[in-house]
Amino acid sequence: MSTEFSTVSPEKGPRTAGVKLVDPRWLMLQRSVAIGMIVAFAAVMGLVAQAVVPPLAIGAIAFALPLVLMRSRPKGAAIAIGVLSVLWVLFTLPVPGAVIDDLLQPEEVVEFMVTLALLVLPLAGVVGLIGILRRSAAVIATRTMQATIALVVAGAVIGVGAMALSNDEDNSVTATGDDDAVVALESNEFEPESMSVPTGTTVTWRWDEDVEHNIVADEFDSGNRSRGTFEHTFDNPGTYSYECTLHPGMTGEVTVDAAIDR
Ligand SMILES: [Cu+2]
Repeated sequence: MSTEFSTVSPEKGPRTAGVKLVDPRWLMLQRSVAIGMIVAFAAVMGLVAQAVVPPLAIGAIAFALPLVLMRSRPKGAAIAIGVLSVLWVLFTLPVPGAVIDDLLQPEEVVEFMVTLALLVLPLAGVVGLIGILRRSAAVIATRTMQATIALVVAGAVIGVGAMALSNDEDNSVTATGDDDAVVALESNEFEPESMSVPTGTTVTWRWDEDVEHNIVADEFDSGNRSRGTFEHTFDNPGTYSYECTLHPGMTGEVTVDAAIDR
């Protein structure tokens, strides 16, 4: 064994057969970014859309490929994860509205966490790409990783806290006219979940996201759809429960109360 192998600079890593290896801390950063992105894509499809969303499925596969190659071609795989991160940042830049919208609603904890992760992780991947290409000190990789974890943990604390606070609120709303009697379908929930209205009110359900839902009750059935509105006029006092049969637990209630003034 030549001395060359034992006097390795920690910044540049060992040299084997002329191939300059990347510091394992940069590889660890990129591997974490890829795993995090796959988990986030899976969470969007499994928990939010509850369907396979082709661009996200392709994204997950794209990040999985370099992970598989990490053992045989660590540097190439780490660079590929960085390039995918750049592409993801460019892909999401044109839709800041949706990103900001999700970030401003931490009580919708799943969307909030996923949006935060899909923002922070690719930025870490971009830092990783630049660091590897510029052969920057690997301590930057460690710092980037710590900052990423800190942001995600802080996000989880904020999200769970906001969710706990919002659950304490009474989710029942009283509408005094057709204009107020609007129920949004978002995040696999009816918002508001329960509404009191005067007799003769026409309640409007509005699809806010391109996610398929239906509104089914004994008295009405909207059928499956992913956009637009559905209306039903409640002519008789009583309590009317309804549900989306596509999403277990997605339920709502309209109470028609003759005592409410229009
Ligand atoms: Cu639904």
